[in-house]
Amino acid sequence: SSTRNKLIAILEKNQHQYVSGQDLSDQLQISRNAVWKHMNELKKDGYIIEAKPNKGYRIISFPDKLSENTIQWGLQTKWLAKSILHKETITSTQTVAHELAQDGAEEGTIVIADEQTKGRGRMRREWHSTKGKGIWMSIILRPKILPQDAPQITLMTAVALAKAIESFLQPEQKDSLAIKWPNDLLISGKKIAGILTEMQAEQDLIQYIIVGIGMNVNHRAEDIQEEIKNKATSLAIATGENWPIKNLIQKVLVEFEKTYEEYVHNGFSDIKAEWESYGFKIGENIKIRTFHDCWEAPFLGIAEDGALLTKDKDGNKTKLYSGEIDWFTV
Ligand code: BTX
Repeated sequence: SSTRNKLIAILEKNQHQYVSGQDLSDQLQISRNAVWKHMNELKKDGYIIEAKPNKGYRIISFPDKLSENTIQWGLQTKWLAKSILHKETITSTQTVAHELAQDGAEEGTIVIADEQTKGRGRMRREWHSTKGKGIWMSIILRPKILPQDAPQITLMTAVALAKAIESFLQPEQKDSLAIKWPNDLLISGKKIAGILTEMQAEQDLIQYIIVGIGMNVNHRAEDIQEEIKNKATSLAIATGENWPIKNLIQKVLVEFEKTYEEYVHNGFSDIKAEWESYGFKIGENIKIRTFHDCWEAPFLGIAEDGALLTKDKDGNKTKLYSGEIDWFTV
């Protein structure tokens, strides 16, 4: 409820001191008895609240459970995720984010869920979103860029995700992390995250972009669906440890905000260099399959516009915008 959210916000602001029951009752315009009842509800939800006679209340810690409040508690962003819609269960955070964006939601609004029942990848592929095990989140953006540059947002997001994940890895684990063009994050060659960038635009004007981020975090082996076991993993499986999802979300948001600002202000070239530093198989041979052709060529890096740089069958440099790449069978 909104009273409850206000109460949490007041406690959060005053985390280093006590707030008296009378103060809370005045600020929230509810009775002291109602304040007391709200406190009991919060405790049931896993908030740890200290109550001292003659002093008042003080919040000690937030529950592990995700909510608008727990995500915002300690979040170090300037504008990203100042508005959060969190659901335990949702069809797809993308779908709901589109609705919010069409209703005018501001840049930086996020939609996040513990579980998706109709999570989706590119080209109507399915995205498995096991309850409480990963990050299933969409970010609403309104960048002033040209629609044809929107794929750069996907690459920019991949860099932000890589940096966020890397900050939790041990030094010897860092080399196992890679970005596979255009939108997958791999750890030890297996997929841990995917990015889905969708846009609403007319001619030269972007109305909004929704960046969907799916990241497998605390899945154990048995939580990974049988049909993707050979190519997918989670951060917990890869590192042998459970990850603090809420902290990881906050780190993802901070890195995303930084990288996005860098992109909007300075353009793509710095991002491109960072992307290439994580690029999977750069310099190696890959197998390229287009509509009516198939050949082997070196992966040279990415172009200024985000395309994959390689060589055509005659050995001339060329750009690829889509088409299937067989990364593993050369
Ligand atoms: P993609 O099309 O590159 O990848 C989809 C493919 O990845 C699937 O066909 C399947 O083989 C495999 N896959 C499915 N689920 C998983 C998983 N959990 N881990 C690893 N591999 C998997 C990538 O699409 C973009 C995914 C974006 C997902 C986010 S979650 C929040 C937002 N809401 C939503 O509905 N989608 C985005």
